[in-house]
Amino acid sequence: MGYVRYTDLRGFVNELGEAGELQPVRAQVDWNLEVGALTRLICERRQPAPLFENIKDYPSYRMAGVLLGPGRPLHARLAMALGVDKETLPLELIEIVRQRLRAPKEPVKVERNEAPCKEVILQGDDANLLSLPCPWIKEIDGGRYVGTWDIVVIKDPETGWVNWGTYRCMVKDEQSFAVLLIPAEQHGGGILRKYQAMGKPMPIALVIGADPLSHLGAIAPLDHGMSEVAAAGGLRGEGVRLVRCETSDLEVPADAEIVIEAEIVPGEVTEEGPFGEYTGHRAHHGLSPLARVKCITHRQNPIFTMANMGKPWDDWAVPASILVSAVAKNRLEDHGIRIKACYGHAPVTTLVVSVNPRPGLTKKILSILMSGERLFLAGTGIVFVDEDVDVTNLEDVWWAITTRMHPDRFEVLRDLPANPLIPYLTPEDRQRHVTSQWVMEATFPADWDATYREAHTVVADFAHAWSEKVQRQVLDRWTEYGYGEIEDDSMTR
Ligand SMILES: Cc1cc2nc3c(=O)[nH]c(=O)nc-3n(C[C@H](O)[C@H](O)[C@H](O)COP(=O)(O)O)c2cc1C
Ligand SMILES: [Mn+2]
Repeated sequence: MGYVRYTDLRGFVNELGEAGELQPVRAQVDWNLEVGALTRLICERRQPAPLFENIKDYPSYRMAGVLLGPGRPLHARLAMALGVDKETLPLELIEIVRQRLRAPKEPVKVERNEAPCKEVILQGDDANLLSLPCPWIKEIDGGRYVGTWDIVVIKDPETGWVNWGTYRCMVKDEQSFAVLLIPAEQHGGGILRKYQAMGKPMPIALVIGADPLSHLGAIAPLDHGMSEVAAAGGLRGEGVRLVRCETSDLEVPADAEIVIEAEIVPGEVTEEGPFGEYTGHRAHHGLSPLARVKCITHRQNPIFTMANMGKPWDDWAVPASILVSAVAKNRLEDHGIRIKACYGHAPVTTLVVSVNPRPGLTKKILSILMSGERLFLAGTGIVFVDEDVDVTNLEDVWWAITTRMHPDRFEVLRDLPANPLIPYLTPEDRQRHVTSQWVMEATFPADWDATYREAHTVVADFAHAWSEKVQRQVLDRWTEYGYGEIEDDSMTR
């Protein structure tokens, strides 16, 4: 069977509760700013995910916040979502995700009467977004958001390829919302363009509160044409149960809490944002496509889910640090390149890659990661370090940058697609949709000979500056010297 015991969000929430990773909040909270401020503080203090049981104006709803956000250790709740020990280290999680993504599982279709997400079906005027406790998250945001921890389901009108992506969706009024479809690399924007060229409305389903691995599938940076649905099945070890929408032929996770069926009419755009984003800054994009709601279905007493993006860590950085790293390492492996490790630190997509340098290797890695339609570096840049550097440890990485990177080995790559959410873009960058990225080669050059290395590069730490004999002697006598257990003080855990 699958890797996890839960089948849906509720089952996962129960498991979090049993493990002390969930805080039921019985005090009344306001969807207007209070839930947002509290969940951000919870992220910053790395506290258990909250389950709000008493939301002002919304007595029949519950809300789960920052479910896969930062915990203690950082990836504790993500590890639990994957069905593994919550202490599992990030590099091990990357290996687990890598293997599971290599074994996708097709979804299983079910009928409406087997689908909890159809317990309540609201159409016409009853399909009202304001009947859901959509939070106004940050005071610096432009409005209420219905979609933050969501799955946006759309279908390519030519090939029938179904795409899942997590995109932010802002409430415009009772029956319309704006979707942030970033044009550059994300799949949603590309598919919408096809509908618009055909002059056809695009059906869209906004899924809220699916099981956590379906959400991970939607966040995973898969290539064009690959199925996030099957990837989610791979992550679960069991195909996701899908049911057909009421008003389109899109299919959605049958066990989800809430499904909003809508349509994007060609040419209809609306002001979206601004929104406090994963870069730790507010991001304003401007005009976005407008989706018109046709139907809302949900479970009885549904649990609304929300993310809280912000200065690291957040619900993007925690899962993406594992997913982006896993997909990048798999892609390199597909091209015959084995790296020791790679890791995307918050706010992510800036990868640290550890390699055993040989001439031409980093150029090859760059061309693989930056080829195709998806840039892994769509953010800031990439750091190469030697294999002795722990890519998950920023102190280690900074040590390598400041001692092993000759300033001449800092390179700037120009005219790459710009992610409009990145704060440092110049007004010209934003207009041209292009920007630059950096490459740091924080490794000693492969062509230095042994004598030169011996003279200038031997590491002065416990593991390298003494023979094994002396190390063993000191380790064996550690407690005899009067010292106790050592606490883990790593920044990334
Ligand atoms: C909470 C959250 C919110 C996100 N919001 C957006 C968004 O508004 N627009 C976007 O393009 N990507 C957003 N992302 C990132 C995408 O989900 C991610 O890049 C995914 O791979 C996109 O799917 P796609 O490759 O099929 O387009 C968000 C991710 C998370 C976790
Ligand atoms: Mn995709």
